[in-house]
Amino acid sequence: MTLTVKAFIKEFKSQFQSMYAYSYKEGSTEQLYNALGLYIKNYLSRNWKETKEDYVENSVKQVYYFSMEFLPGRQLESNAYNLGLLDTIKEGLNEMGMSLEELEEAEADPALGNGGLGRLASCFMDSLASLGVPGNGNGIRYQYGLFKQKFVDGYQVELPENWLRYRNVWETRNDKSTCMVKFGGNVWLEKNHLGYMEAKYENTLNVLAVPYDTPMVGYRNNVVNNLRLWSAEIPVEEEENYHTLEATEPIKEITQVLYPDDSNYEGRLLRLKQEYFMVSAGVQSILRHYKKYNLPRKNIPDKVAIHINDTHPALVIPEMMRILLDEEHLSWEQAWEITFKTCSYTNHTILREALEKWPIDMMKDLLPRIYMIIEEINQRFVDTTAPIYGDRITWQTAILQNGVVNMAHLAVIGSHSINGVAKLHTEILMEDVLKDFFELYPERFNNKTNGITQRRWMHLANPGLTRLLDEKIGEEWKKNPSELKVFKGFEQDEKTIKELAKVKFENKQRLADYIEELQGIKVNPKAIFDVQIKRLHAYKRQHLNMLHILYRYLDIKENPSKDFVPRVFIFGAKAAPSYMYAKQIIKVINSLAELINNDPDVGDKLKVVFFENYGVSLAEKIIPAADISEQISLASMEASGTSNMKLMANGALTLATLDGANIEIKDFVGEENMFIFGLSSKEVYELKAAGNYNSKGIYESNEKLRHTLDALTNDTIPGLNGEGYAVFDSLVNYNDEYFVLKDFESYIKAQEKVDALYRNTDEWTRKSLLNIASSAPFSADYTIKRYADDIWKVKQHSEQKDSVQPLDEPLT
Ligand code: 26W
Repeated sequence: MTLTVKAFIKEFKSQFQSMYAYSYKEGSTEQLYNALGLYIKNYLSRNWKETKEDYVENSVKQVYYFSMEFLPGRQLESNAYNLGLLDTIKEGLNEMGMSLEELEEAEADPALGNGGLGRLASCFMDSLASLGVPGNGNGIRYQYGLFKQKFVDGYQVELPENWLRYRNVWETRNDKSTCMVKFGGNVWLEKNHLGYMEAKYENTLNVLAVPYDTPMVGYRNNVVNNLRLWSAEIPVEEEENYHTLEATEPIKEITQVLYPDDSNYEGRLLRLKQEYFMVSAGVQSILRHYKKYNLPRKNIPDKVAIHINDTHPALVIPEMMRILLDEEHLSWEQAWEITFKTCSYTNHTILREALEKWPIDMMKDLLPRIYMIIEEINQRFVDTTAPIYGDRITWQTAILQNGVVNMAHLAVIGSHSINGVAKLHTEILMEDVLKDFFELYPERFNNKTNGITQRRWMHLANPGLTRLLDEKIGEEWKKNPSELKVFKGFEQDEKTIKELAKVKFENKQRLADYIEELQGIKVNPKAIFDVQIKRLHAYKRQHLNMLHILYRYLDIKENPSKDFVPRVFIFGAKAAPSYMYAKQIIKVINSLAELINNDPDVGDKLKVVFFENYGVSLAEKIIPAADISEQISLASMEASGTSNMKLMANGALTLATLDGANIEIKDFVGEENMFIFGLSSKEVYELKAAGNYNSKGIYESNEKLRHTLDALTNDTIPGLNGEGYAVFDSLVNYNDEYFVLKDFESYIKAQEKVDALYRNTDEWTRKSLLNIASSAPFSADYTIKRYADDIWKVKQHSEQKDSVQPLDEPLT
C-alpha cells in the first residue's frame, strides 16, 4: 500500500497531537522532528516485527556483527528513503509549511564511534538489511559519544557530546531481553550433584545489561534488521544495596562514554569493562535466542555467525566457551568446535600501538573465570603447536606473553576466518603483522576490501549527481551498482560532461555558502576544492598537506604576478585528546589558515578551511563538493580508507600514495585518471629495513623544502606557541617517522599536475566521470555479499530483494 500525501498529513498531525497535546503549528523544530521520527518508526514497526518472526519461523542463519563502535549518521532521511516515503513526506511537509531539511537539522548525529571502523560497521548494517541478509549489530549505547570539537584560538577543545539530551526516537528499550553481566569476585569450580563441574561465584559486581534496539531499514525490500546497543544499569533486585549516588558510579560509568582514541591502545580498566560488558550481554542474548530454534547446541554454527570487528570484542571467544562449559555443560572439545566455527575476525590496523594487550593481572582481577578459560585456550594452543612448529613460532604466537593477554592472538586462534580490509593490507597481515599465524593457518586468511553504501553517500548526499545518473543510465544502478559502469559510455559526450560539471559546481556553491555562513570565509566555487577528511594522525600525514599549503603560500608571496590556479584546502579531523602531536598539527594548520585567509596579497588564489567537529553529517555536505581527494598516508600504514571510496563515487580525483584501497582505486579507474606519488609500500619496508633514513639530510639538501620548513619556526605564521617548532623538530631532528620529507618533492610534483589538469575543465570532468563510473566495486553491498558467502555462510533470505550480482572483476 502506498502512502498518499493526504494520508501522511493527516497521520502526522494526529501523531504530533498525541505526543504534545497541541497543534503542530505550535511545535518547535525539535518537537516536529520527534513527531516525524516516531511516525516513521511506527510505519516501519510492522516490517521490523515480521522480519524478526520470519527469521525464527524459517530457522535462518543469522550474523551478529560485534563492534565497540557504530557511526550511523542521521537516520530520518535515510529511513524515509529506504522505505520509499521520502518524496511523499517532503511534499506533505511542504504543504504544511515545513521542510524536511529543516527538521533533519534537529536530529542528533550519534557519534558512537571514532572513525573508519565505526562508519564501516554502519555501512555494513545498511547493506545487510538492503540485501535481505539476516544480520544484527551488537554494541554499546554510550551516553556520551565522541567529544564535540571546537577550536579556540586554533586549538582543539573537547566538549561532551550529549546526544541523548532530546531523546532518541529511533531506539526501543527492551526490558524483556536484559542480561546479567558479572565482574570480579572469586570463582571456583565445584562438582554438582549431577557430577558436572560448575562454576561458583562470590562477591561479584553484578551489572544489568539493558538492550536498546534500533531498526536497520533495508532499501525498499520490507526488511528491517536490528542494531542492539547495551546500556549498564543496577539490577533491580540489588537497588537497595546502593545507598548513595556515588555508589552507583562504578556501574553507570561502564556505558557512559566512548573512548576517544583510535589507533592507540591504552590499558585502562574501564575500557576492558566496556568490552566484556558488551560481549557478555551479546553472547548471552544470542544463545538465548538460539533456543527458540529448538536445535541441538552442536548446530549453533549452522545458525549463528559472530563477527569480531577488530580485537575489541575478542572476549566473545572465552565468553562463549564459558557459557557452553559452565552453563550448558559441554565438554571442552565440543565447546571449542562450536566457538571456533561461529567466530570470525577482521583486523583494521597494522599500527603496533593500536594492538590491544591487556595486563594479565588486570584481566584476572576483573574477569577471573574468563581468564581461567583464556589460560586453558593458550595452554592447549601451545601443547598442539610446539611439537609441530617448534618453540620459537609457538612463543611468538601465544596468547599469554610477558604478563599480557595478546588480544589479536586470541582473536586469530579462536576464529575460523581472519581478514584484512584491502588487498595490500591483507598481504601485510600475512607477510608481516600476523606472519607466524599465516604459517600455522594459511587457510583462515582472506581479504575483504571495504565498501560504502551508495544510498547514503550518493543517492542522499548528492541528489544532483543521482538525477543525472538516473537520466543517463536509468535507475538500475541503485539496486545494482555495477550498472554504474554504463556511465563510462558518456565519457566523450560533451553535453553530459557539461551537465556533470554543472552538478559539481552547484555542490561547490552550496558548500561555499555553508563555509561562509559557518566561518565567515568567502571561497571561490571556481577554485579547486581539495579535501582531506579523516582522523588526525601522523601516519595519515595531514602535515604533508600543510607543508604543501605553506610552500604554495610562500610561492604566491614571492611571485605575485605568477598565474596560480585558485585552490581551497578543506580539512575535517579530530585528534585524540591525549595525542599532543596531532593537536599541534591542528593548531599549525589553523594558524596558517588564519594568515592565508586574511592576507590581501593572496585573495582567491588560496584559502584554507578547517571545519570544526568533523563527523558523518559534515562529510555528507563536503564530499559531493570535492574535486581532489587527499589520500596521502605513508604507504603500508592505512589499512584501507573509506573516505577515498566516498570521494571517488562523488567524482573527486584521487591524489594518493599507493596505500590501502587506493591501489584498488587505481586498478579500477586507471593510473591516468588519478594522481599518484610517493614511496611504494615495498620501498617503505626497504627503507625501514636499511635503517639509514636521514631526514635532516633531505632538509639540508633540498632548498625548496628547507625554505618551507624554516617558515614553521621563523615567525612567518603568527599566533603559534611552539607548535611550529614541534612539527619541525619531529620532521627534521627526530628523523620523521612517517617519511614526510622523503615524499615531499613527489607530492609537490603531483600537486602541479593537479593544477595543470584543472585548467582543462572538460578533460578534468571527463576523468571525474570515469571515477564515478568505476566506483561500483566499492559498494558495501558487494563487500557484504562476500562476507556472507565466504565467511558467515548466511544467505540473502528475503524474497523481495533483488539478489546482488557478482561484479565482472571481483575484488577477492
Ligand atoms: C584500542 C584503540 C583503537 C581503537 C580503534 C585502536 C584501533 C582502532 C581502529 C582499528 C582504528 C580504525 O578505525 N581503523 C580504520 O578502519 C577502517 C575500516 O576498516 C579503515 O578503512 C582504515 O584504514 C583504518 O584506519
